[in-house]
Amino acid sequence: TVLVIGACGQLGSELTLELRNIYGGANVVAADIAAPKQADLRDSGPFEKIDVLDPKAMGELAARYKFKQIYHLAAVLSATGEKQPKFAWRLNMDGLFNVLDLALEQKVERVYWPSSIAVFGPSTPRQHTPQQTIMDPNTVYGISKQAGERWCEYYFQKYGLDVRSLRYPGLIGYKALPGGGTTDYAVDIYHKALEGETFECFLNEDTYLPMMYMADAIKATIGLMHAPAEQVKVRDSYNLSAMSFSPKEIAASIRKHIPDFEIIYNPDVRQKIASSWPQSIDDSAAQQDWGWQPAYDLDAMTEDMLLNLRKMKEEQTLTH
Ligand code: VAH
Repeated sequence: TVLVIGACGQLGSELTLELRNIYGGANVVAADIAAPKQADLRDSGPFEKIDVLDPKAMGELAARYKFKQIYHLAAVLSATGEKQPKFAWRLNMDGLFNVLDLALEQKVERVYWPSSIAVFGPSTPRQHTPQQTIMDPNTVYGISKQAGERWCEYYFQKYGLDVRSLRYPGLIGYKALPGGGTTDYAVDIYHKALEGETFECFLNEDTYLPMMYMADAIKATIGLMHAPAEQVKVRDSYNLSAMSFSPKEIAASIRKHIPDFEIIYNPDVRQKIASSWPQSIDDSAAQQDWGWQPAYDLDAMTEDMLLNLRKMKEEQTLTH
């Protein structure tokens, strides 16, 4: 059985559906602090309410199902974390410790834990950021991801736990809304464009950030988790990349489909976070070690996003 913790989140909901396609719905347990609202997630397999800060409840759950793999995705993201730094640190770190210790106790075969380009900071080289480089994150989220990477490598080297990790760029998908990150604008922009509304962007027009379509993020996660252990040479977390773009460029991509789409720029506190992150990432280690290759560029993503969001909105109007 596979356990996905944080299964109702932006990444978790799509990853759970894909894992259920691979392993069968009944074999993938979705777990989160609250029940799923999404119908396809709710109706495609078992759900368990869990608080990652409750190791006793986690132990009882693991004793019932005997998990072979655990995907631990629950975390407080960058923007939300700055509003509640101490809770963000506690959830991100103690949650990870509870999962790593549970995996050791229950002899779980493989553990997945997401890191982020947020582990890089203002002193990190911002173009083609290397796999090994200066890391001075200045958000609680980034600090917790940097510390989490060190602990994952420690559990691998000291206890032999097969834990694997990817430094995701900003992720963009149509199935679930993002959960309080600095890259969330790149999802909201598509919804506003379809509603014919002017989009108010919380970043400057030339803020370049590494980004990835959700389909590619899912492909990378499954690709890493299915690779033979000896190919997984990076045991803190792999750099991962697909494209980089600015709000100006994603707006131009949308205008190829919705010519009168308008955007205005009103940078807020999230601009400072975005400006501390890399503009592009060198993911050659992932390409060499386990054959990583993205499929979607900006225009391919825009086309797929608008197509699927239109379909979802039509279905919603039909069902109401
Ligand atoms: C965030 N979406 O903004 C996440 C991600 C690289 C960004 O870590 O916090």
